[in-house]
Amino acid sequence: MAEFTKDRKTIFSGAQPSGNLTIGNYLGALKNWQLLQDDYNCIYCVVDMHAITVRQTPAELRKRSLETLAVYMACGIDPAKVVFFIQSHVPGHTQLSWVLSCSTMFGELSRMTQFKDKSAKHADNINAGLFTYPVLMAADILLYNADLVPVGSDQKQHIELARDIAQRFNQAYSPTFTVPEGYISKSSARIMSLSDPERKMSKSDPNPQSFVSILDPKDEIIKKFKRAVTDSESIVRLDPNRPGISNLINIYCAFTSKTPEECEKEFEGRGYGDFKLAVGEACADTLTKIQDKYNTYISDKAQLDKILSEGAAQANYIANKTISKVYRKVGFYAKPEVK
Ligand code: ATP
Ligand code: LTN
Repeated sequence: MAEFTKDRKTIFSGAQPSGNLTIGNYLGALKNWQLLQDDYNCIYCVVDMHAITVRQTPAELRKRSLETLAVYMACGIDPAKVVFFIQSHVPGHTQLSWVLSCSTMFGELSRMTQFKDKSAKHADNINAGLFTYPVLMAADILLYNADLVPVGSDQKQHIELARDIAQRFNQAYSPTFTVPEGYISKSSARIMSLSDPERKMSKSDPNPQSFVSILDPKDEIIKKFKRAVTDSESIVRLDPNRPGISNLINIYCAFTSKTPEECEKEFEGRGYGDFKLAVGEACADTLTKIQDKYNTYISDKAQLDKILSEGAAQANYIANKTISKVYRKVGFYAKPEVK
């Protein structure tokens, strides 16, 4: 069980169990979660309540929530160091979300690009939850007074909003929340789709060729990179006008810890075929190690349940303290304890 100390800053982050986690999730978020676990009090959540803003199959959502935890652990995030839990196990998230929604403007939510993108993708289900999604995300973060939030760059706008909400609440009701900061790594902050390199790689993309899942088998990984959309040139060089090859260079560098210059030199005079195979192999090298660990963790449900139960208890303890404070500050009459 993770033990938190007062001299460390707090980190909160989460991923939706809306599909199998991809190398975008890994390079943009999970890799940093792992790197930060020794120096911060870390709270990592499976945000199942966020996932239902898009229609899910209930049995799959249930199964994937546990699988997501096993993937977190397989990526080297250690339950002895961090708190893991499932969002719906801590009622404080929705309690705080309601209060914060009364300090969030309709206009602010209307400007969120994720809302616009997802509304376009799911035109038949533009529900209120999709619209207020960023308020629940702000509640996730502010509930634990997180200092730092490691995410991919697609979440930058949501973090900015969480900061604005925190500042607005603090001003209206006296200092209550820590104003959080995003932690976004430079090169892998936005891994792009393999089939359309102008778009972000996303685990819920209906086209499985567009993403590599952390749990994809090696031959599938190699095939996906082979088919990745590039351009008609054959020079391996970072170039903002050639997003396909630039994306593959970023992925290669992230998995091999090489710099783009080293990569360009290594593949000088060699075609895209050679390079794509090398990217696939570098990626598969890391992922097969993760998959071995995943298989061990997922086969021990009792252990995963124990981690979730302890994590929920720890998260609820912190969350309840924040909720009591917030309810008092906004003027809710305290529930009488009459015997
Ligand atoms: P969905 O497809 O269901 O919207 P998603 O794949 O975008 O999901 P989330 O669960 O919403 O993933 O995100 C978990 C974390 O992974 C977030 O910090 C997010 O910024 C990061 N992330 C997601 N996709 C990418 C990507 N392509 N590149 C870098 N980081 C990413
Ligand atoms: N909104 C994020 C997932 C998410 C999250 C959070 C990330 C929900 N709550 C709190 C960091 C902190 C996403 O869509 N990628």
